[in-house]
Amino acid sequence: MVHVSKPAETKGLNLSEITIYAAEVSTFGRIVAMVAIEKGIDWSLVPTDSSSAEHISRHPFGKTPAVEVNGHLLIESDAICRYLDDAYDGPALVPEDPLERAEMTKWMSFVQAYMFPTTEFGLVMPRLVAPMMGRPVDESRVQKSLPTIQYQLGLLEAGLADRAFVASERLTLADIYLFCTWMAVAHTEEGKVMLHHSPNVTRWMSFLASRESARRTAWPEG
Ligand SMILES: N[C@@H](CCC(=O)N[C@@H](CS)C(=O)NCC(=O)O)C(=O)O
Repeated sequence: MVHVSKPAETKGLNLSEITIYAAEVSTFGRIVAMVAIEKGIDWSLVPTDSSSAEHISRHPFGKTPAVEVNGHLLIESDAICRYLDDAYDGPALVPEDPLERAEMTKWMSFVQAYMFPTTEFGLVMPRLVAPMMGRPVDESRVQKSLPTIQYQLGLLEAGLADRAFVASERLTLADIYLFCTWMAVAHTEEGKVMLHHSPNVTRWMSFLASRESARRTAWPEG
């Protein structure tokens, strides 16, 4: 992820740049960085080990990201992203319409409660991260998770039928959450095959991948 130097317009608040504490390759760190770029917020990344004592003093459950903004420490991506959207000018990423907002929140909950845990612990960690750390791939764990991942991808495929974004006519936080989660899956061979058979998701991901916020936060290939 790279540093963006454009200063943000704020809603009358004296907000300086934000500092994101996250690993350099991290789904939720990427979500917050993409939101910052979409809002035109200047940010920098402090590469962070989520299990370190220093980080647990920021987040009691040892999760990244944490964000420092104008002397305040924020944790939990939903709280961080909604705060950035509220506090800063720039294109709104939360819809005005209550039903669209509910739809957006539904997809963000899908990511937090179901999609991220399943894809991260069932596929991304065992297939990509374990070998990087010199550990063997747990093939049975991967094989066991694939039907659930396929089912969850099917929900997104259906949700994107005849529409450009999941919750509204415009980009919302939900698109960014889902994009970062499924882009991690796309780094695995199994994920590439599943996505190849999901034309709506592929079209939507290609559009999002072309945005500056996605290009500047892209993970190294491999
Ligand atoms: N609910 C948290 C989830 C954050 C999360 O799971 N972050 C991952 C990195 S993408 C993490 O900290 N993993 C380390 C761990 O689970 O120990 C949020 O919204 O920020």
